[in-house]
Amino acid sequence: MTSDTIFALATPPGRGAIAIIRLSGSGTGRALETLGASNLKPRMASLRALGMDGHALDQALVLRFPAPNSYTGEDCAELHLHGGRAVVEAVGEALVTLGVRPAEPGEFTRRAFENGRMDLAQAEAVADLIDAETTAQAAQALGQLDGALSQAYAGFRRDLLKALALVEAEIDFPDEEVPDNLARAAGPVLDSLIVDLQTALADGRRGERVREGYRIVLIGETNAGKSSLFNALVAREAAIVTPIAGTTRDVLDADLVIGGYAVTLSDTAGLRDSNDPIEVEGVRRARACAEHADLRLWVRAPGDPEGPAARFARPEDLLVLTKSDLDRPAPPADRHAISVSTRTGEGLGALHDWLAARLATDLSGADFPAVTRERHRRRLTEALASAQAARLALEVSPELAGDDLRRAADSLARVTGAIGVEDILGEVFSTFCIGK
Ligand SMILES: Nc1nc2c(ncn2[C@@H]2O[C@H](COP(=O)(O)OP(=O)(O)O)[C@@H](O)[C@H]2O)c(=O)[nH]1
Ligand SMILES: [Mg+2]
Repeated sequence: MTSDTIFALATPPGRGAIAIIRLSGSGTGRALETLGASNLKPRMASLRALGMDGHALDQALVLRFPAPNSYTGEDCAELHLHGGRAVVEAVGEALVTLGVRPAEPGEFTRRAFENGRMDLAQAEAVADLIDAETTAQAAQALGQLDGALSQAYAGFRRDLLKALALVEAEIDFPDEEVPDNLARAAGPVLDSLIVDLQTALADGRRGERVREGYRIVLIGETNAGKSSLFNALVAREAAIVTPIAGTTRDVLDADLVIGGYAVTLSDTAGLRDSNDPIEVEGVRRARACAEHADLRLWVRAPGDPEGPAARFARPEDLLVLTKSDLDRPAPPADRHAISVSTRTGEGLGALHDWLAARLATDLSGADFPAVTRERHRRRLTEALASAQAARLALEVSPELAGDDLRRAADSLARVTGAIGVEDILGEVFSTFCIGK
């Protein structure tokens, strides 16, 4: 396969000690030679004086990765240049002159996928790893890059195709040596697969929450101390704090890291009835935001009268009692609560520790999650629906069951971008000694 040769700066733009330009494509070797980098041993670093038309460009460390053992599967190279803007620009211009074109975003990884170096889920993992800002995000992306997610899907798909092979045998050899109840044999296979798919989907959105951030929302009455707590947790004066009830109107989001996990914390308007249309809208937004929370902190100042927030709060919300420095009587201890003061800092450490423990409970698990994106969840849900339809059809029509099973296998294949069902079907079929 011939494709044009591409290059891109692989390190962040700007001034640095080293800048790496990466190349991929069949023209890589020729471009390197023209620039003065010849006699390179595969995958070994060599120092070369790069130049073009008699102009010196840089003294660079050059690495060549011949196809197919490279990131993209094509001839690749890395130029480790001195990281000055002028050097990088001049080398880039020289490459363009030699017919090497600047790469589109994601083009190297796209080529890696197209050349079978990785599947779609792994390509997504590359993007996630580059975007990872917390240790948990990095660990999850690394597991996915390693193929953990792809293997889970391949396992589901293998079971589906096993069931499909049994059903197809019933269709193709209706009255040969194949036992009559062959399609029935597919029942138990499908039953256990359905349980596996349900388990994968019932993961509490762990993978997506690690990747996108766990949503914690502060709710409570006006003046309970929500915005003060918000500022304390994000360690800056992000929200306006005043003694005037109804100060906060918009939902205010801040990203932070707790215990190695990405968290989006939201401060909201105090829940109360109001005639002010702006505040009414703020309260509506507060409620909507709280609906999508993974965890809600019900913020209460002891001694303040109970209002709408008490009715809105749920047993699973964490009760945070504020203004502990004021020594007000604590409410009846009918639920777990953490007392804090943003004046003295009392209790903030305990709250932080409680949150870190809660995140670890909710987001870490022995099993690697099968779902790290909405895209995966959608396909898995489709596959489950088709598998369930196939299970019902099994009792009446092997043909219908076959159609449903193909649909289910297709949905799963879309997650990893695997090739058509037919190829794998042949493989699976060959292990069944049908009609022989
Ligand atoms: N003494 C004391 N006052 C606080 C504390 N936290 C907040 N306040 C005061 O309570 C009032 C309302 O605080 P604010 O954070 O705006 O509450 P919100 O309406 O729930 O966002 C302000 O006057 C704050 O200074 C605290 O820990 N101790
Ligand atoms: Mg506020």
